[in-house]
Amino acid sequence: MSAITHPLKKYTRSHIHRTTTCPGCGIGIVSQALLRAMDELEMKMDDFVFVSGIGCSAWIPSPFYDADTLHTTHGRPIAFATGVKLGKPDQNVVVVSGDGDLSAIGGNHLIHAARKNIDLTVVLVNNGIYGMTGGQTAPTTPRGLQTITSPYGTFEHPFDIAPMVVAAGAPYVARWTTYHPRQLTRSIKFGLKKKGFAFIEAVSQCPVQYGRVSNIGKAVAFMEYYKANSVKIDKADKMTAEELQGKIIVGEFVNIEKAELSEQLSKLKYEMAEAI
Ligand SMILES: Cc1ncc(C[n+]2csc(CCOP(=O)(O)OP(=O)(O)O)c2C)c(N)n1
Ligand code: SF4
Ligand SMILES: [Mg+2]
Repeated sequence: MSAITHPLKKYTRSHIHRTTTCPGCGIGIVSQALLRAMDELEMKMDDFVFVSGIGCSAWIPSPFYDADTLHTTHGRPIAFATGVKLGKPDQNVVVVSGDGDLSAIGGNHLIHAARKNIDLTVVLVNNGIYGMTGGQTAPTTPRGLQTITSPYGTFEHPFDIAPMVVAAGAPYVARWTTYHPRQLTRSIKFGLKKKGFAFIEAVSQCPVQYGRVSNIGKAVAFMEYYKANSVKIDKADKMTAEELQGKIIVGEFVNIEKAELSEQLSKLKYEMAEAI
């Protein structure tokens, strides 16, 4: 009897057999959505550069994906990815990292890359906490949650990341949860095909650190929670702020066309070389 091989296994490095993720973590669902999106688009790993920062979510591409991967410093993957895209404009450059990495220490890189509209696909895994470092409060942690750095409950108001990236100027922004793997895959496909800054927020469970301090429960309970509390953006538009309290608005927030940075710079470089 022949062994069954996972259809996405061909995209991972064959000599790496272990993952760093805890059982029940949402990271596996996000990773599959990304690989499935590439698979459905029949894109080749050789045409990709994956860039990540530091955190559990940053382990998604590196060292597992059989492509060029750049595992950078905390908060800086978008800065590295910008350099890669400008140096190699024909490559698909994808950033995968956590809410802390991309919206706390790396927050400025995120909004300015959206403003500049550089052709990157960014998948932000939002588990509402700093998972890898033990469960500290992040800019996404719900107000009132007691974590190891907010033992009296955090008094801070969280970022609503997807609308923030829309406001910064990104032409493609979507948000789904790990309860929505097919929709997440579809949005990542849109993002990969988009010429411009494409941002996909994946709300994802950290049953270990977030699970420890919230009363949601274990991994399956997170799925039920996401199912019960997600509201599609068109429906949310008709609801009041009170009705939306505690809800996760999901769907496509924006999908427009606008001039992209790396293309314009490549054109300028070509024209200047021609003129010499
Ligand atoms: C300059 C710097 N500051 C702080 C850290 C410690 N650190 C590493 S990962 C991380 C937070 C990760 O949180 P997130 O990006 O949400 O990833 P998760 O583990 O939740 O997926 C922190 C604070 C670091 N490595 N470098
Ligand atoms: S600590 Fe949380 S985010 Fe990190 S691998 Fe474990 S469950 Fe996932
Ligand atoms: Mg996190």
